[in-house]
Amino acid sequence: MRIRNLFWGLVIPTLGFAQSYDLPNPDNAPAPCHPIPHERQILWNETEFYAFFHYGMNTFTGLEWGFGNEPESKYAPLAKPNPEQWVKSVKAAGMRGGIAVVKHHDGFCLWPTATTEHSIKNAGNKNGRNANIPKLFAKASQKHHMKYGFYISPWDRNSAHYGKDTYVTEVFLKQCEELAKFGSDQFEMWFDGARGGDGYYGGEGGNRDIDPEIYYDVPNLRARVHRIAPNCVMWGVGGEARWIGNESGYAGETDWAMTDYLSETVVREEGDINGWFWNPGESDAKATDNGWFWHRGETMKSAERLFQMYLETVGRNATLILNCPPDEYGVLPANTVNELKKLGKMLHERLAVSVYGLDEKTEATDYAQSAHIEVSQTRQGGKYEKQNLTDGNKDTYWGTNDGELGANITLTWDTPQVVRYLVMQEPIRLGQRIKDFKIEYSEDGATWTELCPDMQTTTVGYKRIIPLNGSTKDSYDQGYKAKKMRITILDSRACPLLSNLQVF
Ligand code: FUL
Repeated sequence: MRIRNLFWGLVIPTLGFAQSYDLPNPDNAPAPCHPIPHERQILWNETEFYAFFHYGMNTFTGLEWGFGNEPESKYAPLAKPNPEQWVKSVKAAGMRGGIAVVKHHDGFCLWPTATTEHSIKNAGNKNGRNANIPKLFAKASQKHHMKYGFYISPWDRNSAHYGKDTYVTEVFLKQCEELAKFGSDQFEMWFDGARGGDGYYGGEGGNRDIDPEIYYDVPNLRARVHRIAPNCVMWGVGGEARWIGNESGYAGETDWAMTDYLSETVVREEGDINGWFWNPGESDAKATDNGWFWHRGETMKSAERLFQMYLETVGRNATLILNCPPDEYGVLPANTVNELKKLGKMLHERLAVSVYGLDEKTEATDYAQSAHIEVSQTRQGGKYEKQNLTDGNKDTYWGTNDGELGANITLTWDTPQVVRYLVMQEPIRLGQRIKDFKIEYSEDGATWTELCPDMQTTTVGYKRIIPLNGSTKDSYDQGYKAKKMRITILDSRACPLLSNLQVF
């Protein structure tokens, strides 16, 4: 008897265990292809295009990297700084948010922090003393439905504590917490990689350097900021999004959102197909021609050049943070505002980016909406139909069955359309999957020509925008007259899925 009990005692739990593998999956939902992003990284990715505002002590000294010994009185804006004007101007360019630099390497804080006297508390005039920049910037962003966040330089050339343990606990973490309190809805905190060299260091001077991977107590930093601002991605030192590896506004044509490790050795522009860590790229670039800070006589890049940057960053599975420096009056100068407006118009008229103030009449036509679409296969389960490609809903997607790593999608128009751009998106909640594809078109509906054969049509990720003539520089040309277009997915890490397909 006892032996029989022992037998069932062993068999019954084993059966239960075996059953737990057989999880019900009535919708035949595809398994995620790891690694996958955290929800806050998805929200961050959806911001796509946002501004960088380098403004502070350097705006008044003409420097790019202040030494840390600048007298507070040097910070004396010629009018009360107006972050609402910054926010409105970049919204007109089709941006969805911005990051304000509120402490650069010189250590001067643009809010009345409790951690140091080196702040606007002691600014040279009332305009400076009365404008708490992070507070005004957060308020203006919320008012205009723009995302926002702050750049806080970990390297502090003013602080006597820098390089010692007390800096992290008494200065840096506290400053991050003070900033997090300016709004729980922040989308990113920017922690620069610059970290050492000479400086004022409270009058002690000398050279100081640290190892960022251990010095900043990153797990603690992340936990403390996320407690206050749960959707705030910690860029750079924080390890939740990576630097794209250049400051010229381009990502690799192949761009994986994964890397192997946080350190300097990562393949920055391209990511790593075998990376075990979700670490998507962000590209920081200047809209102006000189430094990150505004300098007298500052000139702007043309809207056409900025459009190219957009294609090479947002269009390559990265985000674009475009620097627009406010001047001594604390506003974006007129030449910046005008060029940004032109850029917004281009994005709207070429790629149907919704831009505040521009109406639907001038928006680019998405020809995928009027195409007859055929797909080589549709995943079983009733939820992955081709309609999901064009329904405007990022949470629905088309896909193939497990084990099927290739597919093709053919679009046919009753009358040929002139096309210039193809936009594709993967539902990245399930990982980045597609690794090779090609695009063809046919004018007569019978003979096919491959488009942009010299471009790496490899990764898609959160978003890929392909200029069909293969040139990001002169993408808006006479276009191709297409009766048909065919996208062939040649290879994928797991069954390919697409949540969005647009043709302009
Ligand atoms: C760099 C900094 O050293 C520059 O001054 C600037 O802030 C840029 C965005 O990042 O590493």
